Amino acid sequence: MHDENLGFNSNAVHAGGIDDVLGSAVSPIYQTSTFKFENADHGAKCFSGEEKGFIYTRIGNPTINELEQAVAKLEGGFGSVATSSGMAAVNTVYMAYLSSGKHLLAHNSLYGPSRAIMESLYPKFGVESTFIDATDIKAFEAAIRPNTALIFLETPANPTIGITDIEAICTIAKTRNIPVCVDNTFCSPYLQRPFELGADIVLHSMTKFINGHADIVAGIVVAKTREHYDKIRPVMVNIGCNMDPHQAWLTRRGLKTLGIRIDRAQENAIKVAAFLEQHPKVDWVLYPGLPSHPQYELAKKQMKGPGAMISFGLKGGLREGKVLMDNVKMALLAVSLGGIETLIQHPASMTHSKLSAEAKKAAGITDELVRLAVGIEDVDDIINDLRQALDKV
Ligand code: LCS
Repeated sequence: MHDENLGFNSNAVHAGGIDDVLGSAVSPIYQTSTFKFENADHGAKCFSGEEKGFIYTRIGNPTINELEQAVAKLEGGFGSVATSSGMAAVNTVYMAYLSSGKHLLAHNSLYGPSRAIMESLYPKFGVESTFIDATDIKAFEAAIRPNTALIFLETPANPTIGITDIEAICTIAKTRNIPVCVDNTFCSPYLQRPFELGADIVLHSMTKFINGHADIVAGIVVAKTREHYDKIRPVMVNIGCNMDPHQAWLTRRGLKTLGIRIDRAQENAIKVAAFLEQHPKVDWVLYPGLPSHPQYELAKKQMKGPGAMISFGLKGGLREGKVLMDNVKMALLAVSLGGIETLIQHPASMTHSKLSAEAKKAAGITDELVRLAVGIEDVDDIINDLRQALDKV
């Protein structure tokens, strides 16, 4: 079932469904590496594109296609390309748009490896990059070079919860014909739709909110137009960073409850952020739903809600943060985010540890920053857990 008039949650449940001949309510998993042809001519026509047909799972598979169609529908894009992980999605975009002599422009704070590989791996292939504060739109514009071939944004950013004005940057990029990719992992299409703000490519670590159950690693790149789709798809196919059908089936299942999971986690996060902000041992809290967030108004403009990610610092600093992390009982001391369970971690020594001290400083990833991914548990239990751990600080 595929209906233009359905709402977000209806599409999350139904979009991209396979018409299974046996009428099963849930699509089967096509756990196969290859597909047989009717005859030699049919095989040749599948390869030439004259006939539609599945060939080989790295190139395409009905279970993976169902997920790709559903996410493209929810983002409002032409099509999407599922990948083995979020980092595979990031690399697929980098490789599709960058080559020797080209330049990537991004803002300072990104998921650690998305920046670290640009500084450690891609220079080997002659790719240049600049990471700069994107809250100053004029300075960002001035950093565009004649060879800038891709602008890469992540908003809210991991782990600083910095917000970038997608529409303002896309307007600048359009005048120079530079494609803009937005890593929409922290929001999912439920809270933010970058194509409506002018972006050309959207990507996700589906390990996070889209799957939402902390049981797989997965990624996806969504293209706004056929032109972008045709640039991206062959890169994934030829690198071979495809999804596995079982991974796709689990992700499609998780996607069905995306809206209600985010509603609940966000409702919890709003209360947790308010609790932290008034706590005497907490120095500062960064959460887009708090008026104290420096980009509170922008967040309200481009996001449907503030989401479930909070960063904060304790008075004193890292030593105090460690006591907190070592004493939570229900929350897991673990990296990742966007799952049903509350997770707490320390970016400077964990997710962003591969960044240079200089890059961390520029991005605002201070030693005292603790990141909280709020889950869907009972909010009183989350707050009580944090309260008893804060009492030990
Ligand atoms: N983009 C963002 C914004 C992310 O947060 C992550 C992972 C990725 C891309 C990469 O996705 P993956 O390959 O892991 O599916 N973020 C993580 C984090 O904050 N903790 O652990 C992983």
